[in-house]
Amino acid sequence: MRFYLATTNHNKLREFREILGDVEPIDIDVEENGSSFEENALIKARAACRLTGEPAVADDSGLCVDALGGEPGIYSARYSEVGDRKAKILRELQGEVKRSAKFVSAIAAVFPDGEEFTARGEVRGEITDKPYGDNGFGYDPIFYMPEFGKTMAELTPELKNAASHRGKAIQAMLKQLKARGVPQ
Ligand code: ITT
Repeated sequence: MRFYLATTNHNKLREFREILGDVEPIDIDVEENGSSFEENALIKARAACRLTGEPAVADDSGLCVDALGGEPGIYSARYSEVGDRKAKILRELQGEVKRSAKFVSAIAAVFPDGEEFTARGEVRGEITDKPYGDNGFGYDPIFYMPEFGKTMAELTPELKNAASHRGKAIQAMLKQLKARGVPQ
């Protein structure tokens, strides 16, 4: 089935398309004032469904750094100015030995009949000492994945999609759609 994806982030859109194929972006202006990834994903997907009258999905995602008490978390897109976000994390972690972190993606699916659900994907890794790699986007260059011996920005798009928080959340969403008998 074809979905509207409520996002202004073209990298997210690209990754959804690489995995799902036919996804139509919709630019919605809505305040993400929820207190969890799931709440913010629902806010975006509900707004898109209301606007289009069609099924809509949205992803809310971010990086949670253990030594920073889970920050930036749901504030990952607003953590610092564009261009300084990775550097800010590296500054905050200077001299810190505990470098564990996770990427989280929550996807909400909302249907015109009022049905809605969320699906979550997570992946654990380590924050590097400096950025490595040019693929991906956002915090990918500072997120080291021990199972690959590489940062997420050093993975091919295929590998990132197979292993990432977003890839896992999309697979979990597809499973729920199938269980609900929604044609795919
Ligand atoms: P929309 O809300 O319009 O979809 P956004 O970029 O504002 O786009 P979020 O509010 O979900 O999206 O913020 C997620 C931020 O977390 C994103 O801007 C990146 O900085 C970071 N992020 C999420 N997924 C990531 C990934 O796969 N790789 C690297 N950074 C990621």
